[in-house]
Amino acid sequence: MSTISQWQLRAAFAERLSHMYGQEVPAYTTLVDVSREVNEDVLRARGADAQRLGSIGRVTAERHGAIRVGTPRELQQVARVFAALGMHPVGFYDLREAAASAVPVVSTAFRPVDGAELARNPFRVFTSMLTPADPRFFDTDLRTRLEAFLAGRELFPPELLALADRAAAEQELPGEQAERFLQLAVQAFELSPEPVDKAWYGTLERISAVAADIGGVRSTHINHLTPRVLDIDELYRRMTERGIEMIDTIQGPPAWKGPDVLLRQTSFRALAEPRAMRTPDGGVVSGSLRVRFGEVEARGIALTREGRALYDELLGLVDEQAAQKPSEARSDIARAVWERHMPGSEQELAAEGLAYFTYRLDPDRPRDGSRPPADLEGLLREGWVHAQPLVYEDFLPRSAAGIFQSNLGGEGTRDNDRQGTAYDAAWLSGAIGRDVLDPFDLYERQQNRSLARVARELGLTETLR
Ligand code: OOG
Ligand code: NI
Repeated sequence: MSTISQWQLRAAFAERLSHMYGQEVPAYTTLVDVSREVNEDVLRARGADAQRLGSIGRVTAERHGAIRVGTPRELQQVARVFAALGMHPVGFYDLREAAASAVPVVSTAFRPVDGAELARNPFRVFTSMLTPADPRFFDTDLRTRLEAFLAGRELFPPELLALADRAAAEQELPGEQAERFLQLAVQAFELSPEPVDKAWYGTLERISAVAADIGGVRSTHINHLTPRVLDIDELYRRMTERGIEMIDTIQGPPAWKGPDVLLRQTSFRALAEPRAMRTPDGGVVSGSLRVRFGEVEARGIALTREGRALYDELLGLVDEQAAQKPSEARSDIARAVWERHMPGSEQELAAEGLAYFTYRLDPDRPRDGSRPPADLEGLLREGWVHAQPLVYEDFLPRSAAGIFQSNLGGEGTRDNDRQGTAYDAAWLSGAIGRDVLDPFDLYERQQNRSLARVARELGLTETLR
């Protein structure tokens, strides 16, 4: 067998995980089928324009997964598995405040960072880590028991981690090792048949369903997998027609006539899955848990820090108006707010520095010997260069909290009178032992590299910005 490169490992892992999850959660397969149908229809209707934010090959294979771990040690280990696949931690998300229910986790997303790698396969995993040290959720006694429980489990076998380290160091694996690595990696995220300790799970569940899902069992599992769709409103309609109960909203930006930006997501509700339960007397009974679901997303243009600040401001405005007019649909309020405040075209987003683009020489640029203008606006206006939007590769904390929350059984408890433990990207970098990268820096670097290339190709001495 020949050697398998990191991106091939990543693509194979995503595909096998998808296959495994489809067997465990059949409604996910329906979601993937309907997404494919919608994508084919959009491609037919819009032609090449449908591929402005990624080739149809990329979009069809595109998935994100979500997993949840309990400790910095487990997070370090999973980071080694993802490093083997060319996936690096990007972004810091604090969901403890973002959700109304108790979601005691901080998160990052592991993903490829390089443009070419993203184009090959953009598989990403939203990865959350439990925060037992946060006194708003856990008292000292429960924290001690929880940490002891987590310290005593092993999520990733040493053989998997050794193969992962080799793949990361050599940027490939020989065929046989690649096969073994993929088997072990997929296995690590399967739902374990081991009986769940009913009393312990229940104790944690009263605090937070997420805490129980993470710390109530001796293994981890993929929590959901998310295909990408080119028209999420249409997908929502078709899933509902098929009788699959969706959560009641599409999170993120509203459906509107302007450009698609950032990320829109929706999901079907977690389904009850049969799970063996161990009772306090040592017997095993059959029970069920409702933790795993399917989600779907539509991706738009990446916004700059300024663009993102505008997005967050509009979110606040929509909240305010929705509170004042409870009888009006939130989606209608949001659309009206966006039409008033959000630039309605890619050109305006670019001109106002609100979104990221890459720039290329236009093949139809003037060839009459005239000199190109030395500024980007002029180059665009006079047809020398052409702007291509950068797709948003990350997540939104408020939407993530909404996705967590819409799938939790109980509200759980959070004592808001206590001071929460502070975490940030630097803390998380220390915990993982790798830099948590800033998503804005990554987009900006990609944009700047393209501008430098254009300037070089046109023989301009000024820096374009
Ligand atoms: C993660 C929820 C966040 C998303 O797409 O925003 C997420 C989880 O449920 O563990 O996946
Ligand atoms: Ni998700």
